[in-house]
Amino acid sequence: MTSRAQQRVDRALAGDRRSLARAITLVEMRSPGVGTALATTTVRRRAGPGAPHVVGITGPPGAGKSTLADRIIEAAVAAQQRVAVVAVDPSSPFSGGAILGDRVRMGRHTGNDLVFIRSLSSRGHLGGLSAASAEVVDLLDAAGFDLVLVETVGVGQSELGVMEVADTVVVVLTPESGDAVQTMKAGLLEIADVFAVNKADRPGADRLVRDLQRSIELNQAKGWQPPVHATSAAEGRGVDALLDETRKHLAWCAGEGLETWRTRRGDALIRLYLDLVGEAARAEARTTLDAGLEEAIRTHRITPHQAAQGKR
Ligand SMILES: Nc1nc2c(ncn2[C@@H]2O[C@H](COP(=O)(O)OP(=O)(O)O)[C@@H](O)[C@H]2O)c(=O)[nH]1
Ligand SMILES: [Mg+2]
Repeated sequence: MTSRAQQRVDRALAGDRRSLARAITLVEMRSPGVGTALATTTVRRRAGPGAPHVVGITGPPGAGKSTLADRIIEAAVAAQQRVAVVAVDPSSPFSGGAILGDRVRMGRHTGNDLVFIRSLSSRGHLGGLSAASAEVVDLLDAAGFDLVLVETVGVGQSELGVMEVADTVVVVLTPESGDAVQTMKAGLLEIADVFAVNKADRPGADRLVRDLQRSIELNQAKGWQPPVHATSAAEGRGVDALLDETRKHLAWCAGEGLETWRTRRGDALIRLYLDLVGEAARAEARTTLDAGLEEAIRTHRITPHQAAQGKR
């Protein structure tokens, strides 16, 4: 028998947009059906880097990530590429302001057959966001998109998990978002494959570009050295050069950087596994939390710690 989720996935893979949107909603609700369907589906990235190119876009709120995504969509569509955007908003359990802003920012592309834009919100699930993003990206991969953009704010633990699904991570900074030293302290160098210094139409951008480049050189890491690019997403300047850089990074992943790419993919898969097992254990704990045990915890007869260790 084919499950409803399987049917949704089958239709989504056949190109039906509404089924794709519904399948993503199932993932968001942590319904296991889509994951089960994906297990027997051709997810191209399982074979190695190449297609789709999954590009993560992260950085502080207001840096211009969505505006940049909008420009990247524009360039991709001009090249007849199919592009999907997943806007992940960990801060808001009920898709709040940021996502609404994104609708406005990228809205002009909705209705274009080559473009699919979707937001994911946390809905109160800790860790569920990276798991949901990973499954949604697999779904978009199987559905045949050429380019998948994953936008998320900041650098907290859940965002790092979200960025792990990407082949290439673009960290977007602005002259206002702090200097190179702060960027390094925030751990952004570890996750950046490409830096975009956006709002280059404003003063201070050249200086930030130079300081970042110097910090990267001083860091003397092996392997891929993240290039730093000035962009003005608002004016559409520097975006093509930035895209070239992301493509070079993908080519590096497929060649010299294959081991690095495989390690990151592996880390993402292990994280997904642990998240899924964690979610299942939590659900199981909920169902075994009977009235007696709940009362015992609430009245301090036993501590949550003792209860978690099986004491009653
Ligand atoms: N001056 C200037 N403003 C920009 C640029 N890119 C984005 N913005 C503006 O910055 C604000 C935040 O942009 P948005 O893309 O929503 O940022 P996000 O929160 O990182 O997604 C918006 O008002 C944009 O119009 C740029 O290159 N130059
Ligand atoms: Mg945004």
